[in-house]
Amino acid sequence: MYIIYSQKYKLHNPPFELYDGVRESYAEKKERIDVILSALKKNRIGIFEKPSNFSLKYLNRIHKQEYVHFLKDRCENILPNDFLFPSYFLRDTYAPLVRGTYKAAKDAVNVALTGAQKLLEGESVVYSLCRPPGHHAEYNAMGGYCYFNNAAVAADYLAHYGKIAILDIDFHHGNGTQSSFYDRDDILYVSLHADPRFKYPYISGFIEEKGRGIGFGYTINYPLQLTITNQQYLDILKKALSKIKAFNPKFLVVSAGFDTYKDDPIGGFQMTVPFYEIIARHLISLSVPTLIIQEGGYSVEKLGDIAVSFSKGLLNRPLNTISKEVK
Ligand code: Q9C
Ligand code: ZN
Repeated sequence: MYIIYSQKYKLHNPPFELYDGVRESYAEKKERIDVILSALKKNRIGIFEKPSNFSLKYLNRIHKQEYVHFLKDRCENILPNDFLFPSYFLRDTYAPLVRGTYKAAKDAVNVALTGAQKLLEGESVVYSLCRPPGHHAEYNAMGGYCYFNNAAVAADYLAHYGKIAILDIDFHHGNGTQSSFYDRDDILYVSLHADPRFKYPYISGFIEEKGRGIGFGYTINYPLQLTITNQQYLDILKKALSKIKAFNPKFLVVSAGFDTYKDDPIGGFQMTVPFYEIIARHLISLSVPTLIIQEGGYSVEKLGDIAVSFSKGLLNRPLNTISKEVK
């Protein structure tokens, strides 16, 4: 399995986020990727590769050109160690800009596109270790630690070759990805996430959101109770996968957030480290070429173990009845 990553993730290092006006430590820190990389390497999982540089035209299919220019321009004008919460294009207080943000975010898109290209070359599963994450980024808005929508750009790129399913298993609803494809019937968006009545992004991810026009029926949301057990989660994941199977996609893009982990400082269902291997085996059981895009996950202490467990599942042969293994 190829694992794609760029060293440029380190350039994005905001000093804090604002929660109700109070400065809190930035949860989406660079150490997240440091620990995932070292754990995967230590366990000899994956063939590591740098991203290629892709034309901005792919990014501009998902994001407004003015927004992309704005980000580039603003970042270039921020002094080292300074930060900016811009007045435009910012939908909440969880996406400050620093000098390196544009470069890191642009290269995260390259990481996603390089993974997509590997699928076109015949790989069956590729792990794009994107940072910053992307699924909250909309056509003309950053938010929730996201600037450019890595998964959406990759899915749109792959959609030239056939139908695409996106499965979003981050703890939070991928409002950006949903809105990118809300009117399309060639890209199915399916998301399992914490009930937005109680958790970020609060205003999207409800069952009633099903798509629009020809896109109606091609957005499927599963808002989940915060107390959901692993067995219940697995039952819903199976439903989601059967919807995807019925859609018969050429490629699957997975927005993989590890903030579903039980002790995640921001999210957290009841998931344990071994449970991620089980989730991954279920994904692979579809037998559709699959691109994994890293989204959230903030337990720096356990992220390495989670990524290893998940990757082991991706590399395992598919199993059909493994629900008994769930603790
Ligand atoms: N005091 C992703 O997982 N709310 N974004 C945080 C912390 C924002 C999550 C509140 C959560 C955004 C990609
Ligand atoms: Zn998340």
